[in-house]
Amino acid sequence: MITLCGFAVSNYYNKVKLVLLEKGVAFSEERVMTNSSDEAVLGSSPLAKVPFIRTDMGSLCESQVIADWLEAEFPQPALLPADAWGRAKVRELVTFVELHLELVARELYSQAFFGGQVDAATQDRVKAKLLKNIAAFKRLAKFGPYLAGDSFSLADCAGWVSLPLVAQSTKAIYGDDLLAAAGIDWKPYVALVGQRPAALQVAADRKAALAARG
Ligand SMILES: N[C@@H](CCC(=O)N[C@@H](CS)C(=O)NCC(=O)O)C(=O)O
Repeated sequence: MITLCGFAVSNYYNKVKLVLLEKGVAFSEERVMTNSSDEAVLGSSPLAKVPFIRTDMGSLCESQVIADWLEAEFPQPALLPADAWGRAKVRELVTFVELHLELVARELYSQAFFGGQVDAATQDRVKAKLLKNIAAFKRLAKFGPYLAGDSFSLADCAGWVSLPLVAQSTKAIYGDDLLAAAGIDWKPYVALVGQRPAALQVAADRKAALAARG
C-alpha cells in the first residue's frame, strides 16, 4: 500500500496524487506539512519537502522521481509514450514547467499568496528570468491539446498543477499574467485537464483543504 504524504494545497503533492488517481493505484493520504523537524519525516524527505511516499519497500521523495517510479511500477494506463524519444520529450516539458517556470515563480509566492513581501530587486530578477523562460517554454509546449501533443501525459500532471501558479503569482506581483502576456493560452488547457475525473477529485480536495484553512 502506498501512503502519499503532504497536503492537498501543495502543487507537487497534487501532481503525484493526480498520477495515482489517473492510474487507479490504491493509496492513502497522510497530512504532513513543510518545515518538519520530525525525524520520521526527515528520514523520508531529508529536505522536509512534500510530497513523499511511504511504501512497503521504503520511502521516496521528489515528485518527478515518484511519478517516474509509479509509471514504471504501474504502466497502465500509460502516462508516457511507448518510445524512448517520446518519453524524453515529455520529461523535457516537465523540466521546463517545474525547473524553469514554477521554481522561478516560487520566489514570488510569499507576497503573491501569503501576505509577505518580496523586495523589488528580487521581483525584477525573477521577471527577467521568467520572461526568458516562458518564451522558451512556448517554443516547446504543444498544447495539442496536451502539453506534449495529443495524449495526456506526465507533462500535464506537472502543467495542470503549476502553470496556474505561475500565471497567478505574476499577475499578483506585476499586474500582468506573464504566461498569457507571452501568448500562452493556459486557461482552456487547465480547464480541459480539469474535466478529468482524477483532476476533479484533486481540485475538490484542494478546495476543501483551503476552506478548512479558513
Ligand atoms: N522538487 C520538489 C519540490 C517540492 C516542493 O517544493 N514542495 C513544497 C510544497 S508545494 C515544499 O515542500 N516546500 C517547502 C520547502 O521547500 O522547504 C518535488 O518535485 O517534490
